Amino acid sequence: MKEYTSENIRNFALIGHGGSGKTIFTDAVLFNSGAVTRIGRVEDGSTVSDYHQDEIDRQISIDATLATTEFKDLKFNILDTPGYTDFSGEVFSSLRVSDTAILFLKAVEGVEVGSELVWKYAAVAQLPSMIFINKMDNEHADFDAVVEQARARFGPTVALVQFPVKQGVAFKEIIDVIRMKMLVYKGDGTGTYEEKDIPAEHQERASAEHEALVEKIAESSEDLMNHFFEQGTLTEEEMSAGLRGSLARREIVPLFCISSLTNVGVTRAMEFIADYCPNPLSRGAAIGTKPESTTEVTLAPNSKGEPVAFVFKTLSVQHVGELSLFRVYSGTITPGLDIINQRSGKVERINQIYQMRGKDRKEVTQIIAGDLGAVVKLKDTHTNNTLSSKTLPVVLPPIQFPDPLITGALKPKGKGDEDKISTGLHTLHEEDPSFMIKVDTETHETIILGQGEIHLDVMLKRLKARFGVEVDIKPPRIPYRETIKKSADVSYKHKKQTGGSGQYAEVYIKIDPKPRGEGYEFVDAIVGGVISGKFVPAVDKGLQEQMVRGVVAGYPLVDVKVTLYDGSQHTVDSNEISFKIAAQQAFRKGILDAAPIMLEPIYILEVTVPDEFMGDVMGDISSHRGKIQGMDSEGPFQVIKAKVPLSELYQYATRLRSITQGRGIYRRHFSHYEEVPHDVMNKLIEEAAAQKEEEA
Ligand SMILES: Nc1nc2c(ncn2[C@@H]2O[C@H](COP(=O)(O)OP(=O)(O)O)[C@@H](O)[C@H]2O)c(=O)[nH]1
Ligand SMILES: [Mg+2]
Repeated sequence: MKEYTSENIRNFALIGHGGSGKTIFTDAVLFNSGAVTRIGRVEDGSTVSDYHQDEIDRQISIDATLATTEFKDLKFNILDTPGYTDFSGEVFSSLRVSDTAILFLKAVEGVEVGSELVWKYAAVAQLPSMIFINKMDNEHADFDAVVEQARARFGPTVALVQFPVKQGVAFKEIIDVIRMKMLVYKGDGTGTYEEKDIPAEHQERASAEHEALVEKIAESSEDLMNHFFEQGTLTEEEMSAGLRGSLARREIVPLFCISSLTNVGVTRAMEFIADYCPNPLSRGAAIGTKPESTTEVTLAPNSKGEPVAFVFKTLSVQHVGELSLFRVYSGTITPGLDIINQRSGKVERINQIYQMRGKDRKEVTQIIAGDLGAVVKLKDTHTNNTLSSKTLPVVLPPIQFPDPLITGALKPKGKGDEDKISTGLHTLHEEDPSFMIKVDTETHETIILGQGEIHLDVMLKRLKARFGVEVDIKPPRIPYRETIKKSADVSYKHKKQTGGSGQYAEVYIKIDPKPRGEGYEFVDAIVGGVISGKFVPAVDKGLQEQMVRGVVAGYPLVDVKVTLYDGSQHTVDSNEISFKIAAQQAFRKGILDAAPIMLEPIYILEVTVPDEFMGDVMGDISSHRGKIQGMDSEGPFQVIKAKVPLSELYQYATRLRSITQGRGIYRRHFSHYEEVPHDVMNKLIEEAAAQKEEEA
C-alpha cells in the first residue's frame, strides 16, 4: 500500500438494524476495490468481517470489524458494526473513531427500532451521516415509502441524491441527481456501471430532485444562497463544495439506493465517500485533557506532531495474543516507539503494527494521524486507554458505553476455578467494557452484566474457549426486602442457669412500622435502670444483625422501629451475649406478629415496537404481573411504558425478541419497592425453608 496523507483517509462506520446488509456491503466494497476476489456469503461464513466462529455459527455480526482497502488512491477504513442491540457497545466504539456514519435501511422494512437507536448514537456523536437504502433488489422493495419514513423519522436534512429506475430484480439503473446522469450497472456482480443520459420519462423527477438538492445546499451558506438567487442555480463546483460542507456540518444527510448482494449502486456510493465524506483533517482537532485534570488539550491531526493514539477495541487472536485497535489523533505511530499509557503512567513499547482487514493483518511501517491500525502485545493497555508521548501527556475522553440491560449470576461448574474465572472475566471486561462483573455484597453472588442474553452467552463461550473454565448462569437473586405492616409488643426471657456460668436476659420491646425508606430505628426507653446501660447496646446490635438476616425468608428487613422499654437482669448471669440472644428472639417473634410482608423491586420498562406487535407485548407484560402505564406513538412505533417486578424480567430480551421477531427494543430502570403478592411471598418462604434444609 502506498503512503497516504491524513487527507487521503476515509474512516466510516456502517450502522443499522441487524440484517440490513452492512456485512455484505463491506465485502462488496472490498471486492470493488480489488482487495478480495469475490463477495462472501453470510450463510457460508465466508464474509471478511464475520470471521469469528461465534459469528459464523449465529450468522450475525458480534464484533465490530475494521477492514481497510484502497480506492481511488484513498485509504478506506470501514468499520462494520453489529446490528443486534446485544452488541451496542461495538457501535459506540466504532462511531467514536469514525468520521462518517452510514445508516443502512432495508428497502422493504424501512426504519426499524434498531435503525432509530443507532441513528441516535450517531447524532450524539455529532457524526456526519448518510443513509443507504439497501436490498433494492428485493421484490417488495419500496424506495419512496422508505424515503418518506426516513424523512419523517430523521428530519428534513435527509436529501435524496439518487433514485432507482426500477426496483426488485430489475434494479440495475439509478438516476444520479448530482451528476444528472443515469447510472447503468452491468448487473453481473462486477459492480461496474456506465453513465447514460437520463431517459425522457425520468427527466421531470430528476430535475425536481436536483433542484431540491441544490436549494438545500444553497440554504447551508449565505454565499451560496446569494449565488443561487443571482444565477438561478449553482455551478458544479459550488454544488460539490457546498455538499461537502453541509454533510460535514450534518445539515444534509445524503440518501442512496443500493443492493449490496447484486453489487448495484455500491461503486457510486464508494465514489461519493471518496469525493464528499470528511477526512480526518477536515474533521478537525480532537479535545483531550491532561491526565487527572480538566485542563483541555487540543490535538490537531498532524502527522508530524507528538504521537497520541486511542485504543477503541481489543481483540484476542489465537497464537498471537491481544491486538489493540487504535486511532491516531496526532503524530505517527511506528514500531519501536516507546509511548506512555496515560492510565497507568507506564511505558509501552510499540511492536509490530498492522493494517487490518477482518482477520487478516498486514504489517505496516507507520500509522499516521487520522488513520486506524492495530498493534500486538501491549503489556497493560486496554480499550479506552490513551497512549501518548512523554512530552504530551493527554487523555482522550473514554467511550461512554451503554448501561447494562441484563444481569446473570454465575454458577461455577468446577470447584477451585474461581481464580481462573475471575481473571477471565476481568480480561473480557477490559476488552469489552460493556460487559461488566460485580460481586453482590448482599448475596455474595458474582453477577455479570451486559446488553442482552446473547452478549452474556458469547462472553461465557469465550471464557470457556480462552480460559478453559465453564460456568452456568442462573437468575440473580432478587433483592427482596422484608418489612411489617402492624405494630407488635413482645417480650422474651433468655435463661440458661443450669451448672457452670449461667446466662440471663429479659427484654420487652415494641415494634412499629416506619415509612418506606426510613430504615431501622432503635429507641432506648428503659427507665429506672432495669436493664443496665452497658447491655442496651448489645440489644441494639442483636436487632441490627437480625435486620440484615431477615426473619420471614432470609431477606433484609427494612423500615422498622424498635423500642426497648422494659426487661430484667441477673447480677451474675447477665452478659451482652444473653441480651443479644433475648433481643433477637423477641424480635423474631414480634416481626411474625406484626403482619410481615415482603417487598420486591419494581422496574420501569419501556418497550419500543412496530404497531403490529403492541398487543402481544402488552399481553406478555400483563401476564408477568406488569402494569401498563401508558403508550405513546413515535412515528411507526409504539412506546409502551409499564411497571414490572424485576423477578419477571429475567431473560426479557429473549422473550421480546421472540414476540417481535427481533423488531422490538427495550430499556429498563429501577423505580421503587412494592409489596409482594401473597402467593409469591409464600413461595419465597418455602424456597427459603428448603434452602435452609439443604444447608443444614
Ligand atoms: N436481497 C438482498 N439480500 C441482501 C442484501 N444485502 C445483504 N443481504 C442479505 O441479508 C442478510 C443479512 O446481511 P448482513 O450483511 O449479514 O447484514 P448485517 O446484519 O447488516 O451485517 C444476508 O443473508 C445477506 O445475504 C441485498 O442487497 N439484497
Ligand atoms: Mg453484520
